[in-house]
Amino acid sequence: SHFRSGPSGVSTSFDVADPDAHTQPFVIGVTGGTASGKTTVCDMIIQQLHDHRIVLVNQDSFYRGLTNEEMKHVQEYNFDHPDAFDTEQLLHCVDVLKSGQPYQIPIYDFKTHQRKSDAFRQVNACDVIILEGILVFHDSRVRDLMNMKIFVDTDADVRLARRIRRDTVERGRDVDSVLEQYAKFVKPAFDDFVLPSKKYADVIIPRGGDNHVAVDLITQHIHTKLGLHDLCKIYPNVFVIQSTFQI
Ligand code: UZR
Ligand code: MG
Repeated sequence: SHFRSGPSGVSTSFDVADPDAHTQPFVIGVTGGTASGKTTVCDMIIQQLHDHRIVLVNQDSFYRGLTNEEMKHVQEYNFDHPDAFDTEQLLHCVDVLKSGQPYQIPIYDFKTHQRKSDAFRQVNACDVIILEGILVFHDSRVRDLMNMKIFVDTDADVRLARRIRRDTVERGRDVDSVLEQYAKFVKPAFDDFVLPSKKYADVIIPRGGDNHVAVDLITQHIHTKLGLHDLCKIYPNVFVIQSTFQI
């Protein structure tokens, strides 16, 4: 009875808690239109959470490589449609990482529209997984993996200006082809798929990577969540020590 009346409160809350809670990484989804500052926001979060093991998983890495037939009509190919991504493989990747196993993420080349055949990015077990991409809120199975959903909300003119600069400098395009693709595919897909997914967001960040206050608030929240997970880890030990003491 001594034993029961003593640490029973502790043992009850421990029994109710999910025993696997602390082994599951915290999954953050980050979406928003093209060139909205998603990658910048993720980099800022990663910098601020430097004392945790974080893995960034870009949806871009899961672009399907184009077939020879598709390459012949590459101007007609819609890279902004959900079907352009291998979502099954993305789901498998997160599953593997959540189970504590390493995963080899493909490397996609935006200039050739192909995956590298001889290289991967190996990622290891982690405390936090960030899933970033224009359509990571589109598939409900991917959304359901997320503990926190962030939408980076940046004005369309700012995004287009950035997109032109990035695609001409980094992705080997000329201005005319960027503008043509934007009008034909990028903008319609934003209206049809990206913007409607905003309703699933827990947090909406205006002005993207310029918004340091928002990123501070988000990282504080994640710190708190991970801190609670750590408590779960030590709780059983506290209980054992106390019950031994009581006996
Ligand atoms: P972010 N994209 C390419 O330009 N080329 C490819 O081979 C694959 C993708 C573009 C894609 C989308 N669309 O708008 C953008 N087009 O990459 C998504 N056209 O990347 O989220 O970093 O903007
Ligand atoms: Mg990006």
